[in-house]
Formats: sequence, structure tokens, C-alpha cells
Amino acid sequence: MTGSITTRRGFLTVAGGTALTALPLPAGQGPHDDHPPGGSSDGGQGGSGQGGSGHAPDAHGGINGATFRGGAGVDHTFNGFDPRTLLREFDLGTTSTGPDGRTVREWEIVAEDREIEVAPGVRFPAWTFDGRVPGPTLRCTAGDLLRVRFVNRSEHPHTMHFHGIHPADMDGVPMIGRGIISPGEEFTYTFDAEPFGLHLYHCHVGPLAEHIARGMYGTFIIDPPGGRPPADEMVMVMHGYNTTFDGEGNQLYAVNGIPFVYMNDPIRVRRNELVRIYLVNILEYDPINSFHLHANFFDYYPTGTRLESAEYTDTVVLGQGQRGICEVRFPHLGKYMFHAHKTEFADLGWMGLFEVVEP
Ligand SMILES: [Cu+2]
Repeated sequence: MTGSITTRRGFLTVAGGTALTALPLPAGQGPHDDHPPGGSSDGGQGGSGQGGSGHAPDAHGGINGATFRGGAGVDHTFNGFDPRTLLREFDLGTTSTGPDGRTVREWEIVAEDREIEVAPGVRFPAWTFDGRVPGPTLRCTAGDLLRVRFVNRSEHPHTMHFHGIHPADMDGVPMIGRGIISPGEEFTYTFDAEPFGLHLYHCHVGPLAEHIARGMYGTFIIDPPGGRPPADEMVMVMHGYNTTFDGEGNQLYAVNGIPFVYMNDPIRVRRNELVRIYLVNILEYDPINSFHLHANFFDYYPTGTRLESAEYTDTVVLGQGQRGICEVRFPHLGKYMFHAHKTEFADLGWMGLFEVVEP
């Protein structure tokens, strides 16, 4: 719908022009508010501020839009997480050996409501796993016995639903097994790690779209026995923020929580070293997402469930819940862009840079 698209594109200019008056949006904001947040003032250059019409051509936001201009970023300390470190963080849990000699791997994950700064001056009332968006990257090896103690300190009911193979009562959906975990309650999901591959977890309480859009998702890696070849490994979770809560697309797009963060601070990789990207799409309210790498090609392993590359490409397209492993080496020094090959998403935050340096 033209109106919502205009509103989306005008958002960053409007938000940037009004700074903190642009928000925050109260958690209970109605789902049918058609106005961009903060649309009540002069709105900065190009933005009419009301109704999303009449934007000048330079009102598209993006890395050079008002909000992010000059490399402006968010307060990672306020947020309590930083996409630049989150990129290479893998949570292996705590391990012990079971009576049958198997590795038992345990985590405690806490659901909590937290306001986070998702663009300079733009705060979003997130629902989180462990206070961050995305949640921690949980990593194990095929055959491990997993115990995930889930504690709900949010004001809303949630679950943890893992992708993988497990019994019905460990599936983390309403009305099956323990079902919904109410505020103040907890539950331990116990299941075997299978199959090896790149998976994800997310809340599965309705309205499901809102629980996901609020930030309740994370990456779940099951390594194959013996692991994969050594590499510089990183996780990229692709998602968005529907800051108007109208359920029509998103006003911001990102990997790993904050739009444009890897544009302002490129991901440094070493020339000719194998880079492995665990790429997950959990974007809500838009039917597809994509990943495109400039000036290079990568091997692609859909869902990571086979050890042979299925494709050699520079672009992959993913629906919600789809994920795959990208393996690439950079033969040349310099900066190389990566972004959604859906240019509107790229303009609204889903783009970044690799910076290739000498080993
Ligand atoms: Cu939830």
C-alpha cells in the first residue's frame, strides 16, 4: 500500500529531525497508528511529519539520512548489547558428562522486557531473550543432551520454540506439553541435539507475529560430529523493527539488532582466510529477505544440514525461518559491501561492510 511505504521511507528523516520527541513509543501503542513516530513537529528536512505524504526525494533516510548522518549510532551501553561483539559470540552453555557418557549441555535463558535504542534517538519496547536482540547464539554438538532452563521475567507469556527434532512436549508451543510459560514461571526444555545444522529458536505465543517482531528470537547451531573446518565464524540474524506497530512492513531493518552498525564500523576479516557466516532470517511482516555480497562469491549450505556446498553464488533469498551457512574467502584488500538485495531494506538499515586486511 502506497501510504505505508511512504510512511516507512519517511520515517528515518522524521525521527532524526525530532530527536527524542520521535519516541519512545509506549508498549501499549495501538496497532493501527498510521503515523510515523514523532510526526507532530517540523520533522527535519524533507519530512512532512504528518500522514507520510509530500516527502522530498531526499527523505529516504538510509546511512546518509537525517537519523544516521555522520556516522551517528546508538548507545550500546544503554542497550546492554553490542552487535560488534555479538557477531562472533557463541554461547556453549555449561557442560557435564551424563551417566551414559554423553555430553549434557545446559543454559539458563531469561525473558525480559527491555527498551532498546534501535536508531539514534529511537527507542523500541522490545521483548527479549537475555535482554538482547537477537537472543544469545546457542551452540552445541550433534548428540548432546540439551537442557534449557527458561525463566520468564517478562510481563507477557512466552515460550522457547526450537527448530530441530524433538518430542512434542518439548516443542515450546501453546497447549502442548507445558505450553505457555506465564510471567514469573519457568520451564526446562530437555531434548537431544539433532540434526546438525544451523537452526533458530523463537517464542511461539500468539499473536505470534508480535512476539517475534518484538525481538524474541536467536540462533541455534548444532555442529556436526568433528566440527567444520577452522574459520573466522560469525552470526548474522536478519530482522526488522515495526516501530509504528501497524503490522505493515518495518521502519527499520538490521542484522544483529542495530541498523547500519557494520556500515559505521566495518567487520574486519583477513585476506584469504575462510569466513563462515551463519545467516538466519527471522524478519516479520515482510515475506522475504535476502543477502548479497559485493565483489565476491560464497559457497552456500542451506540449513547447514549437509557438508557439501549446494550453491556458489553472491546472493541468497530467504523466507522467514530459513537460514544457511555462507563460506567465503576475500582475495583482495579493501571494503566490500553486503546488504539485502531488496534495496528498500538496505536503505532502512540492512547493509554493512567487510574490511579485508592483511593477515
Ligand atoms: Cu513471546
